Amino acid sequence: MLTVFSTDQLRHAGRGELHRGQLLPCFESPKRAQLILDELESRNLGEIIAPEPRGLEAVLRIHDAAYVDFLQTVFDRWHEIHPDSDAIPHTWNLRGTQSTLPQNIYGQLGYYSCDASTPIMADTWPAIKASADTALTAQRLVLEGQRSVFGLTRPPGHHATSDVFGGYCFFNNAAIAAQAFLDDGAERVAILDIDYHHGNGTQIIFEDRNDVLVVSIHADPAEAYPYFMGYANETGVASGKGFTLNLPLPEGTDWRRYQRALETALAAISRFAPEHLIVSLGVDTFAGDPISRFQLNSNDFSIMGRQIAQAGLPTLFLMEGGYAVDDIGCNVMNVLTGFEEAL
Ligand code: OKP
Ligand code: ZN
Repeated sequence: MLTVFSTDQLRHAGRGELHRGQLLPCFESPKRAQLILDELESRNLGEIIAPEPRGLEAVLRIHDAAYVDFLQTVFDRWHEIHPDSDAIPHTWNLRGTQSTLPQNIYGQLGYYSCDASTPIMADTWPAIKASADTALTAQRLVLEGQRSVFGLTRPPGHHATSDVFGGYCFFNNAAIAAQAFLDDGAERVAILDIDYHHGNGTQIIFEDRNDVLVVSIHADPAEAYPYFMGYANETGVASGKGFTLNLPLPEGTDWRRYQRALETALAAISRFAPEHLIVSLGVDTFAGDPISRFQLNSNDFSIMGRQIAQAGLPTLFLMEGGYAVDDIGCNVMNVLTGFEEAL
């Protein structure tokens, strides 16, 4: 399997994130991507290629122009007033009220974000741009006939909406790739999100559409981030009714239970009959993950990969979460080789 990755994606390296009342070292670190790459190389998954640099057209199919411009310029504005820190939002709008974009940088940081876990620094922009380019190059390779491609997207994307960053995400790489498939002529694309956390950004982007089926298996949001979305009764909006499927699972979920949800997810994807499948691949369902509470082991990820291959679809894997750095390479490699072995 080909992998797409750019070293520019390593340049986003936050000083810290607000976690349970403390400023801790960022869980979402460049080391994650480096360790995945090391494992793919040592176990010979296949060639690792750099993304083709692209303009912003495909990003702008999903994200608002003003939001993209904000991400591109906010750190320079921050740096003039705070030369020694990352930009982190700390104030948000009141529930349900229409908000005007404020002039003030703290107001704008709150306007365009949903949490204080997602710092912005000098090289955030080149990293998120390269991550989106990675998704788009991998998408094109699948379009051109590769059975599967791994876009090692980092920073991740599934919590980002058209104009909100958060949950370590800025550009929704999976949504950008899904829209690119449609713009390249596909009629239906399915996104299977197997990260521990519900992909609220992806759901919001596509919930009123019937050309992208979004299926997500994740920790029950009653107990886990992102808390406010990902419940089973969210099934889509207007003409998107029936094209969102949430399969929340309780803390402590092991492979036996997870596998049944995955079967349900794959059955729904089969019924939808998409031309392409995008997998939002998070391995934070691993038992050793420091911020998550499922119980999958490394071998389970191989079975997971094999099961996903049974869908029989051209498949684009895009990286989302996974924070147990000692095992992240092995767990990702197991999904991808499990998939390939099933072919
Ligand atoms: C991103 B992805 C606060 C704890 C929660 C956000 C978790 C984001 C997960 N520091 N922080 O879905 O793996
Ligand atoms: Zn996650």
